[in-house]
Amino acid sequence: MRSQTSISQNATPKRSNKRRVFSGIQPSGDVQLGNYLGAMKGWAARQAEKENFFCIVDLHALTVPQAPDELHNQTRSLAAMLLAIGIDPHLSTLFIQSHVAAHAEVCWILNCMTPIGWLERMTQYKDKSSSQESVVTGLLDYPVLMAGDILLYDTDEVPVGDDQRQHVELARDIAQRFNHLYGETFVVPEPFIAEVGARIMGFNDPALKMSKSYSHIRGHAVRLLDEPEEIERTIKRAVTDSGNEIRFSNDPERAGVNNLLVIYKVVTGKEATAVEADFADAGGYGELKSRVAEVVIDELSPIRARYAELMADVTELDRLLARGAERAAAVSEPKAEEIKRKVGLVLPVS
Ligand code: AQP
Repeated sequence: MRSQTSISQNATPKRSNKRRVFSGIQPSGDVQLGNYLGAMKGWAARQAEKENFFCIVDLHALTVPQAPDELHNQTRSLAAMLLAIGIDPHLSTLFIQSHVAAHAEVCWILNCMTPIGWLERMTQYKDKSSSQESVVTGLLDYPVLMAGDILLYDTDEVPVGDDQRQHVELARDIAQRFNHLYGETFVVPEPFIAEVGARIMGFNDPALKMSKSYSHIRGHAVRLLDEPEEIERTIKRAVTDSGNEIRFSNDPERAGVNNLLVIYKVVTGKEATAVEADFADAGGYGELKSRVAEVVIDELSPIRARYAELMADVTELDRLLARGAERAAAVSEPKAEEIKRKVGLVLPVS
């Protein structure tokens, strides 16, 4: 039997009759519980049913200031984390965005046909730019790079958290515009967003999405590498309300308790009624928090252990990423050539 941490990639994949999935994650900080429950856990769970490309989008991470050493370390660490949560290189192609030149090249071509107004109305751009004195061009352009990532692979489905829904919609708009201008070229991708867990909220402020960028703020997030005591402390400190009813709710006043129940539901895989039944005899929010902390700790402990094993052999990790990049390039480079040809660029004679 293959060990769970075995990390070899197969030869170049052929397009199978499975639906093709592409998704990415930025090495922009410590991976937090929202990234895991809203996206990564589902990637791993469904990978056998799909043909998968999972990308560490390091070029996207550059759209906000990053210390070079940290970006470098976080990129490799994120690769180990994706394997540790269960991404299987025999079922999925795992690679680093900047290792496949077609991503940046195609972004430029798509930039030249994307109206700037489409980008200015993106809510993530508005949120991230509002706190900055000087906004870099890359931050505005982030969704075009993402559209290129997705479209290069003739992707059918893009599994993401709710915050990325608008960007996937934009990728669809860009695909349709290109197809209209230059003839059928791109598959128009569908977002795949979980019904529950697609927007995990911060423990310190249940009105704010949990984010890697805020994970340094005390009490905001559980990070996947946090020790059990730290996880327990963070969840026990979670903001709730002055009531005592432990039920799912859309009431913004009860968002803290709802968030804890959502986390419990996604981690345990139970139905909503079973979740509420589990807490029918709970003494109050203190007990809710303890039990949520318990299931989160149980979920993350084996991931932390596998991560440590994988990080002990970075040479093997780098080899795996190199093979992933080769497989990704085998699919995306012919597509990039098709795009260049369609817009009228002269291809070099080989
Ligand atoms: N709070 C969340 N709940 C559910 N899903 C989430 N995702 C992010 N936060 C939550 C999903 O995680 C995947 C990877 O995210 P990303 O690295 O592409 O960037 P992001 O969406 O901007 O996530 P962060 O954590 O907020 O990163 P920073 O702070 O660097 O911007 C995506 O599918 C995302 O939807």
